Amino acid sequence: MLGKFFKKPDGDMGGRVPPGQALTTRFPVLTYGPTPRIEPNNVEIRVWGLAEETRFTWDDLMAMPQTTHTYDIHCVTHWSKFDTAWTGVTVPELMKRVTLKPGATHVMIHSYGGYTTNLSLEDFVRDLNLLAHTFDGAPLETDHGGPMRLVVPHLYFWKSAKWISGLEFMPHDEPGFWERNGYHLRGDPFKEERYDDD
Ligand SMILES: Nc1nc2c(c(=O)[nH]1)N[C@H]1C(S)=C(S)[C@@H](COP(=O)(O)O)O[C@H]1N2
Ligand SMILES: [Mo]
Repeated sequence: MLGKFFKKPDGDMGGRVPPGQALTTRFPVLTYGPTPRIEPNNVEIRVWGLAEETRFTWDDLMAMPQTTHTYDIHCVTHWSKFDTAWTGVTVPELMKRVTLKPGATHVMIHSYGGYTTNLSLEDFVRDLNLLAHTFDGAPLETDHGGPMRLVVPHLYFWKSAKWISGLEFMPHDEPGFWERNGYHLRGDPFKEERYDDD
């Protein structure tokens, strides 16, 4: 009841803005290295490591149930953006079609162009995580990871690999690209897990 009439006075918008973050209405592009340009029909997500090897083509992915989620995103470079709307295949939906082998605990996400980022299976297989091809109702722009990117909204945005190309299941955690270059292995924005000495 009170929430209807009072705004929290401390500037974190009722707990939605993680510590050290500022809100933006823009959508900055953050890409390390060149931007790969892949035609949708050439998008494939390859699965290997501690899982039965398989590939999902663009048509396979489009034939799966499609979900739209709206949520906030948080970049380690201190911007947060509210109410971003993404459409795609949820990770649990994709994982119904993946057979893990015993001992798989983590996944390395691979992207066209060579970018990688690591996640525990607990952080990866969540209903809110999407393999997204649409942003705000329009095809995802190439700069933002089109034709398809991962979106993992509960962790800093570097975990949301653009131009996703593969899932490598692993028996332990291992740092991906930014994690090898000083970023935190997990990256929870509400715990300010920015760098590996945090
Ligand atoms: N393949 C790939 N994915 C990536 C990156 C990248 O350089 N290459 N940058 C990451 C970082 S650091 C951030 S903050 C977000 C930025 O996404 P945006 O450019 O759509 O804002 O993408 C993440 N995913
Ligand atoms: Mo980032």
